[in-house]
Amino acid sequence: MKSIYTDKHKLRDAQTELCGGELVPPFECPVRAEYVLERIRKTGLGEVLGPDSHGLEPVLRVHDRDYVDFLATCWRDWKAAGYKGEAIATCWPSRRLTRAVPPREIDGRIGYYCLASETAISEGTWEAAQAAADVALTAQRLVADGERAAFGLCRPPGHHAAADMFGGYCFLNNAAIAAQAFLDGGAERVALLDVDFHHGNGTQSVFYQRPDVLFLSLHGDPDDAFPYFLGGADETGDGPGAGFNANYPLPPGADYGAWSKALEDALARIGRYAPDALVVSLGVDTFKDDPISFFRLRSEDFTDYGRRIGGLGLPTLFVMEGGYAVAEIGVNTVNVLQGFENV
Ligand code: FKS
Ligand code: ZN
Repeated sequence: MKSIYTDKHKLRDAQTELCGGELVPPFECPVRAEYVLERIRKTGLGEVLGPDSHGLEPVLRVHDRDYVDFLATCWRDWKAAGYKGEAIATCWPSRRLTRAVPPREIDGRIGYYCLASETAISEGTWEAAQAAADVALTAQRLVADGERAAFGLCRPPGHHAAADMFGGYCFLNNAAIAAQAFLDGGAERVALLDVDFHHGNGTQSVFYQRPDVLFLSLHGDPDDAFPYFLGGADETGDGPGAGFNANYPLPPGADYGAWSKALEDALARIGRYAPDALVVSLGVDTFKDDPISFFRLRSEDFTDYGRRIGGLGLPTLFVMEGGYAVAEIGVNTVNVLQGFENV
């Protein structure tokens, strides 16, 4: 399988993440992508190609114009305000703060567009986020043009980003942008399977009222895990999208037995939906040694579930999301892709 990668991910190099009341070095760091790339090369998974530039048009099919403008100007405005640290939101339109317009001033604007304050915006963040969307779109094009599968080694990740919100290390929703590109290229139905440890709240929200994208997510129960405020099993879609959203929240300590049972149910649903293409939000933070997650998958389990996904026989786009056990991120990610290919 071909992979798409660019060094531009390195432009996302924030120095701070708000964690436990401290500013710590971010879990979502450049070396993650380097280790995945290294493993692709070492295993001979397939060619590694650079992305083409797709511009903002496909991004704006998913994200609001004012949000994109905010991302493009946030760092400049933050510096112009004279702040010394990275851009971190401190105030949100929470319950009963109902004035639903973006304020003028940068602290207000960043809060308006932010869903979680662990994620700092820093120099280069916007450029890296754009490059990640191009990586996903370039891999999507390969699959749309007839490849059985392709891997977009996206960084920063995307599945928490909504039409007008960043957070959870995400800015542009690479998987949602790619799914929309399949539809805009003529696909009638796309399934989007999110196997990252965290619920893909951004992706769910983009497609919640639509029947043309079936969204399915296996994740840590929001009672116990980020993003806390979405991801329940009772969220099944709304309006024309009713019945086209499926969440599988799993409890702390869930092992591959419980996880793969949920996967089998999700795969059966995808089969019945008979999509023209499958997008997989591929996070490997389900690994037993992940520092911020609580599932117990072993490295060989990733191979096994890759094989099961491959069993669907669908044109498939893999998009990189999370995974923070950096020493094993390459093995676990490439195990999924190799498992997929060796059906
Ligand atoms: C650590 C708390 C971390 C935020 C977790 C974000 C997870 C991001 C991800 C993605 F795929 F987007 F990268 N809370 N003190 O793994 O879902
Ligand atoms: Zn995650």
